[in-house]
Amino acid sequence: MKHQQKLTASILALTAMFAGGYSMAAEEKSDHPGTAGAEVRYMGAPTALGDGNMSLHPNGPKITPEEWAATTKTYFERCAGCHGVLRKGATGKPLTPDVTQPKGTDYLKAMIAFGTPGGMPNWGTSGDLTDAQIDAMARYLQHNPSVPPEFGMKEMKESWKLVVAPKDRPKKPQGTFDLENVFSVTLRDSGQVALIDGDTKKIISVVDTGYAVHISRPSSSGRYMFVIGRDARINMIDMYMKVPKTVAEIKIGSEARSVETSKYKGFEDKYAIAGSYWPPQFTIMDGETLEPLKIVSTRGYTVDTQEYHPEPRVAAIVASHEHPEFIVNVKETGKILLVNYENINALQITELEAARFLHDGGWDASKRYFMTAANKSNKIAVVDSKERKMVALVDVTKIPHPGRGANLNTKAYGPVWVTSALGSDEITLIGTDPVNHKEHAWKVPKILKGQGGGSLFVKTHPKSKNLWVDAPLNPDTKISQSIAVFNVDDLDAGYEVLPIAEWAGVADQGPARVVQPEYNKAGDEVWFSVWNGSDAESAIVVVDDKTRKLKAVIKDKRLITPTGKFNATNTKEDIY
Ligand code: DHE
Repeated sequence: MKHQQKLTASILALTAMFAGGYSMAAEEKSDHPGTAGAEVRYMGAPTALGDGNMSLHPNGPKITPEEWAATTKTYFERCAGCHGVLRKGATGKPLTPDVTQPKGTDYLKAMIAFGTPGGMPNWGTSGDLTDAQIDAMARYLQHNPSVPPEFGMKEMKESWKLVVAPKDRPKKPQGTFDLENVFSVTLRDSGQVALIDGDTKKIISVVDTGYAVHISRPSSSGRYMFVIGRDARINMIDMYMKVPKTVAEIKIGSEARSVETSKYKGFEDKYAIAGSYWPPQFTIMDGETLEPLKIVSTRGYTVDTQEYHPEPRVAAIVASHEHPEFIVNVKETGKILLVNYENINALQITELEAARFLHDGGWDASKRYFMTAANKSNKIAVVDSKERKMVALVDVTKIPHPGRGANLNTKAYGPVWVTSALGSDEITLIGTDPVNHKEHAWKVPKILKGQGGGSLFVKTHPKSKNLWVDAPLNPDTKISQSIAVFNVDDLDAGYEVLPIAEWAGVADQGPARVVQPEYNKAGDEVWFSVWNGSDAESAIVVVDDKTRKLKAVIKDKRLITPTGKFNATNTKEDIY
């Protein structure tokens, strides 16, 4: 119930932001310093952090416990993404009492309500926050930050449930579906995943998962599906079961986004790892039971100014194919950790210096180079997982957001990896072959112009000649409800636009954002989520890759707010 309320508040926030103030192209207008409008929308997501302990400052103004609880929630949902849970500043400025008290309540109220020309969003005049909420926020910010509790081994063990022991699980697949072509679909606002048979396009099962569930990653063998919620709950689903269900569950913190499993030869399915936003740490677990084995804090010093950061969140994690290692992005310090799990009682961690603020990323086609966005530095960091070293920091614009990226084999530049961006319409190609196409390696041989900013994901498949680019956070619904597709063999020809939300027939019911293209196992069809409000109808649209024509629309009342979709084979084998 509490979660539901939080979710509703956050959806309202998102909807309000869509409705007000962002009528120009995302890359052109922002009320926030150095922040594209699309990014402000993107960061305003549901949170699983609690209502917060009251930590009054002796010189702070009066605030009631009710105001404290409500304002903490608003702060965590709308402000913490940029200013940090501890208000020490992340991509945004610090908001600790030493900074806020000298400004005083009236000044803070005005700033929050009206914004500033080069400063704060206009939360009041945009209608996002009421006068009472703004008044409470101005007083709240003059007190000490509300610090969520730590979450260590004791708490993890208490939350850990081994629902079905490994010895009691099926020895071979029991289902009638091809488990290599199952899609695990995030049902964000219902806190569930739908497992959909990629062949019949029927829902096999809907599994309860964590709050505002985020991503799925299959184990190396494909047997298990690991799903993580924003509340840091991990569900391990056994795909061998006739109707797949959770066989183990754990919470590894109070706020998280990433989960992965070991893929190196000899270690397949042996370990799982999850990174948390709060507390700032990652946890290595047994790959068959989720028993927590090792917790490592990511608190430490930033890569550039070498200042201590109290809450460096863990962003994307990938499993190396070259060594028994996890590659862990630490957002606020800008460091990439190579965590060698060969002996987890003597963990070896190699710290690579990239750039702030690391977010998402994926492999190049050879699966040797990890390409990852340092989004607010406008750079793509390239890691050589074989030599265990940084290769390059490639400049791109603006706020790159690749998802896992897309690997194209172009005639002119050889193999390239592609990212789109939140704050610009640029789709950037980066050369990834230092042997046969040395002149383009780790350089940008070409930039394509897409429909606009607010893009989150690009996708292709080795068997395809199409590059798909979404823009779900673009304020223009014509753009957010459609997809751009380029011909890889003729990139200069520009893109074709397919009206995906219109094909789904749900565009009149809500925002209907078209998000995250994902291929089936054969690489001959592409699935798109049409992400509507939780009280409206959503859908998944399947497009024939060769003809670019509509192939199927998947609708079901259980498909509530579908966003990410993870095809078992493409995800486990890092095909994109
Ligand atoms: Fe995500 C991946 C964090 C908002 C859909 N998202 C990721 C990853 C991170 C991240 C760190 C990489 C995980 C990995 O590979 O190990 N996402 C965040 C946020 O911090 C942010 C900005 C705000 C928040 O508070 O959560 C955020 N993300 C969103 C959304 O609003 C999206 C669009 C819809 C949703 O479901 O919540 C969304 N994120 C996704 C998806 C992926 C993802 C679909 C995986 C892409 C892939 O192809 O692998």
